[in-house]
Amino acid sequence: MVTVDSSIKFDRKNYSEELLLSLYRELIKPRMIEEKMLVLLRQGKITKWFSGIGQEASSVGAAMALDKDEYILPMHRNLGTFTVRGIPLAKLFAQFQGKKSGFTKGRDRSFHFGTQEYKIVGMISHLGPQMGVADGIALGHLLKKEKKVTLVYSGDGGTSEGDFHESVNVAAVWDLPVIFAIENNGYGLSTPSSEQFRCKQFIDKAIGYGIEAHQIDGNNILEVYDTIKSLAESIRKNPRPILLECITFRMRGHEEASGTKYVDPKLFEEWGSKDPIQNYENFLLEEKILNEKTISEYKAEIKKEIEEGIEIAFGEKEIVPDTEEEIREVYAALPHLNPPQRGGLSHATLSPLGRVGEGFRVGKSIRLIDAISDGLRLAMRKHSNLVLMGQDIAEYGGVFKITDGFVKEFGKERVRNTPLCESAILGTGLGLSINGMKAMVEMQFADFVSEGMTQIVNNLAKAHWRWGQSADVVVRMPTGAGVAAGPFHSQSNEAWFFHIPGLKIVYPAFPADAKGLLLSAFEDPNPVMFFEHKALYRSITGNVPEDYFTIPIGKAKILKEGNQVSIITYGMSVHWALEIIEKNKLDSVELIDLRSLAPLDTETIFESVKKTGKAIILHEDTLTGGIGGEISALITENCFDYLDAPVMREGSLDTPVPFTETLEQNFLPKERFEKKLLELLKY
Ligand SMILES: Cc1ncc(C[n+]2csc(CCOP(=O)(O)OP(=O)(O)O)c2C)c(N)n1
Repeated sequence: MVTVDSSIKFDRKNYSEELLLSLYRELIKPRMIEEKMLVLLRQGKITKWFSGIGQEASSVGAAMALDKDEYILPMHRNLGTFTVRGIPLAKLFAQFQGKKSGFTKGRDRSFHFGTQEYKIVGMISHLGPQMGVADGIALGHLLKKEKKVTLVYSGDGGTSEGDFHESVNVAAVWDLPVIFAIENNGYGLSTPSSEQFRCKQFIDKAIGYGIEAHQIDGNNILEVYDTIKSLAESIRKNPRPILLECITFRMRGHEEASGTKYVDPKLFEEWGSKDPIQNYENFLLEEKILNEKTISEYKAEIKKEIEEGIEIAFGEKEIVPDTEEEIREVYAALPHLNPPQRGGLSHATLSPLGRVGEGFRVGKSIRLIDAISDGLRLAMRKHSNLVLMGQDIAEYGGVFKITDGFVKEFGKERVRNTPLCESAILGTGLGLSINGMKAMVEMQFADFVSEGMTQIVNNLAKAHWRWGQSADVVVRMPTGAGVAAGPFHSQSNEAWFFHIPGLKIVYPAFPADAKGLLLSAFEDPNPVMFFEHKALYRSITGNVPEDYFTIPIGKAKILKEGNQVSIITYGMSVHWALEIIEKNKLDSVELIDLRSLAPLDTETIFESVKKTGKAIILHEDTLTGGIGGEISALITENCFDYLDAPVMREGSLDTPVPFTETLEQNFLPKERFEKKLLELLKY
């Protein structure tokens, strides 16, 4: 453990007495709140507490040093961030107690919330993803030409996560004005720093990223305040990331139930003498800036504020669940539209074009890839706050050339090549959205999204439901097999996301749908996973209106009407079904192209099955746990009385996607589907 000399040195002329006293007052407030919380914990009135006792100076000093309109992204020991920003204690305690008037309406615990009002973006439990979000907020400021700093915290343990590397790296190559404040308290839960990293001192890590680093005594409020104030002034003028190591110590257990047996008692003694409050108080007393009377007055005022806050928060009645509200608030409402819900669709048509059963007679015949490119271009023209990010998407135009020529029209600021940092870039997308921008993230191949799963399923998907923050991010996913690319460039992974509330999933099969749905995705404030089949990019053409138009997300399309059987499918499988229908002259089957998977157009599915009495679902994804299983269950539950045969489904073999053509064709479901469909027709 690094040791620091905690004696307070300062240049009196840099500080007014008022500032010195307000730093003191702000410093004792989180300590007093915590002491009260520990009492309540012992009384069984609260259930869990992560203590920041001993670490208050780094939270308080930073929040005091930054401007009120600069975002701070705190972690689980940064109570001081919230108190300095002036959050009313009743609201803060209501949040801790899971009450309706808390920031998350009882949906998430403790410090896991954000608030635009106080410019605080709280953590998710996964720790590291915070740092990518800070990158996005900072990028937003840069692009809007606002001279502002973003500060994000991590513990020393959290920096072992890949997100630390990715986020610092992105901030470095993009010169983002982010202060990465690392509170090095020597432990990550019970694991000492020596088992987290090998470098001699933490700040050495900055060398590898080519960024500036500073190591400070995190227990010395004046050193924290001074350092952050001057760094912030500097990086507002000359944007760049800074790694700031605040050496400190956690005086209690990781959380109250976990104890401190693993810590050498000598360390408590040593750090006890470096207590940030006691030291600063002694210093102010010696300097005759503070006296016992003022201390008592401050403490009495804060005590009163705490008692009043507790009374209000504890007095608030327990939440009576409103299921409709719980489901509705998973998604941000569409502008001028009612929010759609999973499973039960209520969605107005955004445009008269592309309604169920309606084809496009206008426009020019273009390929799927051109339609996507066209849609992206129109979205960029319409939304001046939209930023495109992806690997090789700038001058190179992306591996599929969808953004070819975009840099010329929109510039490199809005069409950004990214390092290979999927997680940080998805977090950046959320950060941009928090800062009033829109983002598109192109996965070079859908397979690589596994590198960014936490950001998508835990951060983007849950943000609105947790604290009302929309994640205005479109993730483009070049997907699918049939291109002899093997198990890591061919997967269909839409089902990974289908299970996650908060995401929308779109999967067009035709050029016009691709353009209209993509433009809808950019109008939609929710995170949209946009799947594009690589093998359809250049093989499918169709008439596409040249102007701006949208097709509503969540509306299926009946491609062919019939009364004998309903084929329910999407993506590449739509084309297989069409081919099989033509080959076997199956005039009386009904073919539904889902186009969107979430929300799912159950209305169209059920209406069709009630008419035909038979249903078969086809998808390119592997069978087990695929979307077909869910649709089959929905049909059985809702249309049982109308069924004349079991609901059937076909998908790819339950193996990884093979490379060699014969194996790949054997893997894909086309032939098996044809057989099954013909059997079902005879049933
Ligand atoms: C991805 C992930 N892995 C594990 C955990 C469990 N966990 C929560 S906090 C923590 C230790 C974090 O240590 P550090 O970042 O140093 O912060 P400190 O608690 O010391 O302030 C661990 C292991 C988690 N929340 N997220």
